[in-house]
Amino acid sequence: MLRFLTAGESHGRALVVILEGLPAGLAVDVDAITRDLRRRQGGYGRGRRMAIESDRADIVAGVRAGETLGGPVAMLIENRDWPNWQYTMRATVDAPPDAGGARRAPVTRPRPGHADLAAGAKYERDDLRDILERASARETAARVAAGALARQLLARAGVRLTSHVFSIGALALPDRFQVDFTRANALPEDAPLRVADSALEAAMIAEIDRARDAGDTLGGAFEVIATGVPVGLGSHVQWDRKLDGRLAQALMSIPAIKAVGIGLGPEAATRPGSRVHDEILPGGAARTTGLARPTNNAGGLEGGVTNGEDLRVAAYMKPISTLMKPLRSVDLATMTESPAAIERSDVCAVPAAAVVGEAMTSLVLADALLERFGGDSIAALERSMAAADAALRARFSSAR
Ligand code: EPS
Repeated sequence: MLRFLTAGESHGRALVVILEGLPAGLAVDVDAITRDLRRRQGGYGRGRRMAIESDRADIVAGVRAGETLGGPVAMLIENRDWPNWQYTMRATVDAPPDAGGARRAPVTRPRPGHADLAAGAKYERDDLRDILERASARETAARVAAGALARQLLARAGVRLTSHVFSIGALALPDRFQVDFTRANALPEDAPLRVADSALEAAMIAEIDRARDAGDTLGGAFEVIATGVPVGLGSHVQWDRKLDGRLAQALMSIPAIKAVGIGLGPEAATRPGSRVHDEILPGGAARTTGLARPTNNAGGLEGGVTNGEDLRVAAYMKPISTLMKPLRSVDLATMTESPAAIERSDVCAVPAAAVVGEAMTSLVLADALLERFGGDSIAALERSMAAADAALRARFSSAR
């Protein structure tokens, strides 16, 4: 229903995203897109590139007088670093006479953990820059712009999303379930790591500093929480319609994400069923089925279908693969052992990945929302949602 494609290299002229499937008549808040782009650029542990960029999405199609038209929305995010890379990243065979930037040597020493080696072999590129430019997490800025529009659609349906970071390296919140939507959403946008415990956050910052001093990098984990999610998004009937599977794919596609957990996640495998499954009791929130769930270990999803509880999806990020104290590698130009290439990079980008996680979750939820309720226009979507809500209330308000 809702699909998007991105284009762009990390040091090319711009990133481009086309998002198709938004209903007509959605009021577009451009400042909210910019806010999400700025949030993605933040977080303690990012490198010098973020001082150069100041991301802003320019809407070039699909929106007229502040409202979507129902056609594809195209957005462009310029790379401010481009003038420094014009010579290296030019599209033409010959460089324009005034092309700016250094004359850079080809990248031939693949970084362990990066796409450099495997994709270089697959695409038969001798200069690994041809790989790393597209594999770079810079591309996620385009996803965040698309996700910001999906989030605006979700807001019309009463769905709100937030996130929090719950681990950096070996340091973790003892119980991330203590952090509910309200608490995560109240974390200041400019908090260094957006961790719900300031003493722990200070210790994590010290860990990041230690990693930087050692020429190393650190990973961590974050959780996206969505509230107000309607009952019945996704489906149990076919493998590719299960919403947990769709969320896992979307989140795993974020660079460096190595695992995704729904609700309790991997911990569910360690407990007996009686301490995993959320009991069902009469007399709950009227917004949902009207039944109460005293716990939410399922993270809002049962059988691949949303159950009306808050959606909780965690994602686990490996440390960034560019190390200032490089690991051993091979120079593919000479086929001799040589330290991996050093590219300017970040020490830790978990808080930024959390913002990307919100964007990807928004895109999956908005897709599932449109699938369930349809809607070529916002008005049609709202009519359909109101009818579904009335049917749900009627069914669960009394015995049959
Ligand atoms: C990245 C390396 C760094 C990061 C970049 C991702 O960029 P540069 O090589 O220009 O210093 O800052 O992230 C972004 C540019 C971004 O917008 O997130 C990498 O190698 O993946």
